[in-house]
Amino acid sequence: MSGLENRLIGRSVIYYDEVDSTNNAAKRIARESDDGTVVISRIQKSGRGRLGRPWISPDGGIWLSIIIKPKISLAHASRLTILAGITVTKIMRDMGVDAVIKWPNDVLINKKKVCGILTELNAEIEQIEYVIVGIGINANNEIGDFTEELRKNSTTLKQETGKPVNRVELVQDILSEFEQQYIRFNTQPFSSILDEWIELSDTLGKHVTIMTPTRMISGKAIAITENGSLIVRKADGISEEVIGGRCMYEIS
Ligand code: BT5
Repeated sequence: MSGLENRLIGRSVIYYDEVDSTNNAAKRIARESDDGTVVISRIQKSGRGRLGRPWISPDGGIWLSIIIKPKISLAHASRLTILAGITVTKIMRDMGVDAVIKWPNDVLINKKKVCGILTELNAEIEQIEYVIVGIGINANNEIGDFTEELRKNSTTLKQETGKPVNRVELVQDILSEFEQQYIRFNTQPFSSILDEWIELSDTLGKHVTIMTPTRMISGKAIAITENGSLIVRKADGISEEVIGGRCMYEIS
């Protein structure tokens, strides 16, 4: 990508006008691709969230996936979602908007979702072959044709800043910041990255309800672990570790 001086992330960029999902496209080429290859598409026809949920991806947004081949254990893969959340939130704050990370994989502005992250991986017996970090950002796209419920809970950078954003610059900034975060990830204790996550997130201290495919847990979010799990203290005083799920803040 011209103007990008990264040594790793985005040295190779594959651009589509339309694709099913940049995560799918990245998966199709991951094995033979260089570490740090980025796949971007103007439109995604079948953008995906977690657990097969649809991710609406019209023209004007930023839909990209980063292929990385980290030397980390399977248990630490969700740390890359944390890196991506920090990256996007920092860049948005640099643009002057009050972005916050909502555990586990959202970035919100004024309580509305502006970005979602989908991290997927391929591994064989504890050994990670590659990780795909998918980042979707509502930038200049319209959300007028989203369902009413989705419209209520979503926002775009254009809406929040009052003007269209320069998407090429924004993508470059995100890839550069992600590279910095990734270098830090490889050279510093993860606790320093978690400290930054805690600073940028508004989840800790909140009363949350988390739905997982098998259960629902409510309580106060009191900590995040080194693997990105949330520790929730329930009303009975017992704390539970939750790996992932749909997290809602209670209206209380
Ligand atoms: C996510 O899942 O938030 C992860 C989204 C990741 C999207 C990127 S785009 C590039 C790459 N390629 C892909 O195919 N995916 C990644 P989850 O937490 O499960 O949230 C999904 C939910 O967000 C949906 O069920 C909707 O309620 C809502 N949603 C869908 N599209 C949205 C949008 N454009 N903006 C805000 N919310 C949306």
